[in-house]
Amino acid sequence: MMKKELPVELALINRVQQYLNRTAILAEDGCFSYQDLLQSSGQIAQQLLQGAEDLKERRVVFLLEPSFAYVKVQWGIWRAGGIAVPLSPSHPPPEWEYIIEDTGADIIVASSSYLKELQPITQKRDVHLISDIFLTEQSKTSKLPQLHSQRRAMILYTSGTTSRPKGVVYTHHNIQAQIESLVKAWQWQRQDHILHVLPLHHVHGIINVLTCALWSGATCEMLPQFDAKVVWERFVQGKLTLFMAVPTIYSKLIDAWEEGSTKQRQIWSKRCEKIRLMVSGSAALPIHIMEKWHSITGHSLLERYGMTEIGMALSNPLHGKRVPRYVGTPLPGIELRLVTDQGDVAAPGTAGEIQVKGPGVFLEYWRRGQTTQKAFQNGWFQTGDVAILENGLYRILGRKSIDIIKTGGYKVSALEIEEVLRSHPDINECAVVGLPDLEWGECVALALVPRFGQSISLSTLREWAKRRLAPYKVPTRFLELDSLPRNLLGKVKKSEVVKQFKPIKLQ
Ligand code: MCA
Ligand code: AMP
Repeated sequence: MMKKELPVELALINRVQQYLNRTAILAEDGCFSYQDLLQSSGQIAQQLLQGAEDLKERRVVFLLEPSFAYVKVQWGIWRAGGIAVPLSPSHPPPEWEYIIEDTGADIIVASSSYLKELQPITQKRDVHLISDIFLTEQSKTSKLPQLHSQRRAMILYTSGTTSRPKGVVYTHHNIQAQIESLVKAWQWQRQDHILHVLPLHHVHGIINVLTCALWSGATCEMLPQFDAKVVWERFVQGKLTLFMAVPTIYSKLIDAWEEGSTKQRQIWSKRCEKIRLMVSGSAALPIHIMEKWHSITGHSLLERYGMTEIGMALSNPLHGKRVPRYVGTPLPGIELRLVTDQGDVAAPGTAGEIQVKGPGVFLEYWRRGQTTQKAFQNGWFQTGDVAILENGLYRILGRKSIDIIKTGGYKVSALEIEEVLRSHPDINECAVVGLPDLEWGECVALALVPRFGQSISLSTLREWAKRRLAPYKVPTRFLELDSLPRNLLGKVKKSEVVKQFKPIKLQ
C-alpha cells in the first residue's frame, strides 16, 4: 500500500519551526540558527526557481566545501522541488563531469574556488553555473512549491560491480525514514552537538551526521576537512555529545594521541568522558582499533553497518553490550534476511547474503532501470555483503565481489580504476585488487604489464591517475608483471594477483 503523501514541508522543513532560535550550524563561514537556515534556503530556492513554480525534479549539482553554504544550498534545492546532487571538492574535474553528464543536470551551484575548473565543463554541456557569491539575499520570498514525500530528492554516486559509478536516487520519504530510524535508535535530542568531519557526498556524512542533527534541532559543527589534532582540540572544548567516523579516522586519531605529550594525552582522554556516543561505520572496525580507542577514551565504539542504497541497516545497541566484530541487530524499520548461495533463507549460524527491505531503501539507480531491477529479489535489495547470525547478533564476513574495495571508508570499484588506467599509453594490461591495510582497511593495489620496452614508476603513474580519479581510488601499491594470471576462459584470476603482492605485516 502506498504511504499517504505528506507535503515535505511537514517533515524536515516544518520541524524547524520548533527550534528557530537554536544553533543549527557552526562552521568556518559562521554560526547560524535554524531561523537563518530557513530564511537563506528559502531565498536560494527562489533564486533557483527564477520565477517558475517548481523545479519539477530538475537535477541541481552543487560543489561546496563543508559549510553553512552547503546546507542552505541543499535545502534550497529541495525546497524548490529539485533533486540535489552533491559533488566532492576532493575529486578531479573528470569525475565531476561524469556526474554532471549522467544526471543531465542543467544547473550547478559552486563555490567561487571551483569556477575556473568547472567552466570548460559547463560551456561544453550548456549548464547554468551559479557561483555561491551570487546567491543573493533577496528580501521578498514568495510561495514555494508544495512537495510530496514520494518525490525524488537526492542522487548520490556509488561505485559497484559496474565499471562506472551509479546514481542512487532517494525520495524525501526514503531520507526521512533513514533519519527516523537512527534518531530513534541512537536517541538524538535537541541538546546534542555533533562534530562533522566526513565528506558530504555520501550517506554517512549527509544523513547520519548532518541531517539527523538538523531533524533533531541539534547543533552540527563542521570542520572544512578532517584533521586529527583539530578533532582532539574540539573534544577538549567539551561541547560535543556525539561523534561519528570511519575506522581510518579513529586510527588516525589514535596515531595523533600517541604523538601527543603525556599532559596533552591526559587532557584529551579525560574530556572524551563528556561525549555520550561515538559511532564507527562504513567499513569493518578492526578489534585493535576498538580496544585501543576504549583504552584511551573509555568509549566502546558503537559499530553499525550500512550501504548507500539502504542507509543504515544493523547497529549495536545504544545501551547494552557492544560486541566486537559484530554489527548488532536490525535498526527500527529495517527488515533483513540472509540468503544462501542456493537461494534459501539462511538459518542462524549459516552464512548468507544480506538482503534488506524498508522505507529507507532507495528508489532506483538513476536512468538504469534494468540494473535497478536486477538489484532486487522479490522486493529485497541484494547488498552483495555476506554475514552470519550468531547468538542473535550479525557478523559481516565480507563481500561477494572481489572487485569492490573499501578503503578509508570509501567504496571503490576495481573495474572503474582498471578502465581509467588502461587508457595510460604505457600500460598494456592491468588488474586492480584490494589488499589488507592497517590504516586504510584495504588499499588499492595495481598489477600491470607495461607496453613493450616501457618502464613505469609508481609516482609518475599516481600523478597521472590523480588528474583522472578521486585521490582514494589512486593505487598505492604497485607490481610489474610479465603477464596477468588468467583462467582457461582468459579471465584474470584476481585471487592469484593478490597472492603475488608481498604481504605486509598487519600487527
Ligand atoms: C587518501 N590517501 C590515501 C587514501 N585516501 N591513500 C591510501 N588509501 C586511501 N584510501 C592519500 C592521498 O592520496 C594523500 O596522499 C594523503 O592520503 C592525504 O589525502 P587526504 O584526502 O587529505 O586524506 P585524509 O584527509 O587523511 O583522508 C582520510 C579520511 C578520508 C579522512 C579517512 O578517507 C575520509 O574522509 N573517509 C571517509 C569516507 C566516508 O565517509 N565514507 C562513507 C561512505 P598524497 O599526499 O601522497 O597525495 S557511505 C558508506 O560507506 C555507507 C553508507 C556507510 O555504511 O556509512
Ligand atoms: P557504500 O556503498 O560506500 O555505501 O559502502 C557500503 C559498504 O560498506 C557495505 O556494502 C559494506 O561492504 C561496507 N560496510 C559498511 N559498514 C560496515 C561495517 N560496519 N562492517 C563491514 N563492512 C561495512
